[in-house]
Amino acid sequence: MRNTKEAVDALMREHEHFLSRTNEPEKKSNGIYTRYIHPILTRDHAPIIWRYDLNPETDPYLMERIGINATLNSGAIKWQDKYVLIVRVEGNDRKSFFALAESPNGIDNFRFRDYPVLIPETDHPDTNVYDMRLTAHEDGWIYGIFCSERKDPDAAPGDLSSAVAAAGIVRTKDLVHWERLPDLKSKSQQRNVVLHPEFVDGKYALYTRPQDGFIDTGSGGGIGWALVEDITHAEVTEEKIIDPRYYHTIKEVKNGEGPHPIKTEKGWLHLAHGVRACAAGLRYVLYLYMTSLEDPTHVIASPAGHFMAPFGEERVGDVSNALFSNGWIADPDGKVFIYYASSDTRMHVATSTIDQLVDYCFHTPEDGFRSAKSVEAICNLVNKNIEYLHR
Ligand code: M1P
Repeated sequence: MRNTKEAVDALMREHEHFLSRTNEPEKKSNGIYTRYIHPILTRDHAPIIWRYDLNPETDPYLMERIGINATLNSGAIKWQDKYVLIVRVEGNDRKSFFALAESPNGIDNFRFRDYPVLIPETDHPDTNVYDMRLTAHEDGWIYGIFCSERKDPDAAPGDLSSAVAAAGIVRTKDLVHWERLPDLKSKSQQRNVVLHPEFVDGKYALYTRPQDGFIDTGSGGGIGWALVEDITHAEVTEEKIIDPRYYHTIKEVKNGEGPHPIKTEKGWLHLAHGVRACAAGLRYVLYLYMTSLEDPTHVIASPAGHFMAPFGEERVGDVSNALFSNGWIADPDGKVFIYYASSDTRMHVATSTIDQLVDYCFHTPEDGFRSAKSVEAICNLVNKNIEYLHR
């Protein structure tokens, strides 16, 4: 295609038409949440001005000069009446970066701002950054904690895959200017680190995910918790596992906190991901749990199994069979927007309410860890229903 004014106008017009597309809820729901028909952000949502050189003298064929591969794991926050996502955007060069996309209603019309988010580097530059969790903390700052990945300095010669994961920390007051703080110091590698929104015992509280290696959590027992005196020099000194992994469950291989928990009257409502292995590779699903308001390290509800798993087209992508979420928004009326990525490729939204999610947490049977216990749970429900139907 030649780069003419008409061609550029058509490109812009078609893109605008695509961005303006409305989204509809799916008709079928399990009563817990509602999925939506279209993904909310795909690589095709990336601005034209990120990808094409519109000047015919320097791009005569109107080719994409910079390719965008995927839009995934996004932090979320309500900001100035808009539903804002800090999206992990991955370029064709395999580097991830952050970009802000916003929507007036949380379910469609998401648009990226003109420029990606500028994250300052430390003296030890990150090779790759991704999966930011946003927390509007009671100290008045909005924090972003993300995974900072660097090549493993101890990798054997020729090993170009081994990496080290650490938690990078930034903060902002306007979602435009970001101050970089030192990375979290920790004995183990860390990914999926999340800042709790309130002080606990006068300290900053972090959900952690200790891991022995870059991929394997190894002796890291699950989702951890650590208190930090000074967020500008954050260090994990003591770490306690609050949501452990278990054999033959959806979180047998790994788990990780999603966005920060939502405070409800009945406790802190958590969204997390669990990982298990199968012949097809790793399977990532989402699950919920709740902790006590008095002691946020104490789990008070732990429904068995997954809350959401890859479904239909969500199953296929760059890393197939994976759902991952690091962002949700609870509106003052109790509506909850759950932002999740499918197969490390595209972003979706599902909606529910705090009441529904809390009800789900307290009334879904817990995992009995054996088939016989699962059968027992079904029989209990059947008995209850038969009794009810014959009243
Ligand atoms: O590929 C699936 C996910 O894998 C990682 O999550 P975890 O650390 O729990 O294994 C992350 O790299 C995440 O970005 C990715 O979506």
